[in-house]
Amino acid sequence: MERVIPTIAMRALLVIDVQNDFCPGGALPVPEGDVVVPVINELMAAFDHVVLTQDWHPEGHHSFASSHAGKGPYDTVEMDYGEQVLWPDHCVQGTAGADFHPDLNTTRAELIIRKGFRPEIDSYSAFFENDQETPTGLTGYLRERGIDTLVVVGLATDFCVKWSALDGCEQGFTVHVVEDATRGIDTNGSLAAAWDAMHEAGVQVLEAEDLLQAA
Ligand code: VGL
Ligand code: ZN
Repeated sequence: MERVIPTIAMRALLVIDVQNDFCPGGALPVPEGDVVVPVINELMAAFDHVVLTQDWHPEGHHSFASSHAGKGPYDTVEMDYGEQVLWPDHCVQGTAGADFHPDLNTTRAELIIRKGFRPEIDSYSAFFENDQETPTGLTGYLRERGIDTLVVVGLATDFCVKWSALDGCEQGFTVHVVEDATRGIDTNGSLAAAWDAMHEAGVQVLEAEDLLQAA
């Protein structure tokens, strides 16, 4: 398929969860999670608009395995809103693990969306919590600002990047994911399934180079 590079004015770089806990040494490390940092920093120069998300859980969050007796990380449970993977405690509000990676350039960020702060419900997507109903407000923000195209990068490909990209498509945005600016967790085949779902939804896959050359 031919690659279409979005024009600069109406597009935003959506940087998902580049936080210490998702990097090597963190509580829920994504393999090679930190290698996306320099790539994302470089990409920022090719954008007029940069939006960051930050996974931001209270202590004892229901997505933590430690909140469910007899369960361990990566087990699953049924929540009111469907199946939920259980995680090690991560990105607890106000902790160093919830901070952005120290090398991530955050100065260009026009908005930081925090998500996952309701104790009973997880939130992978930058748009909706996992009930697929409770909005974060991002759609309204982007629409009001005339942004129609999103370039999604960050962590993790198979959870927060995937759901942000899928919801972005469903909300009517043109969505690209930059393959070399994202890394996945990959539990139970989740990474391959995520790429399939994104392709299916019409997400366009780019390499960082495509955007840097076009800038
Ligand atoms: C994420 C699992 C739990 C992510 C967040 O950022 O992809 N994954 N919380
Ligand atoms: Zn989380």
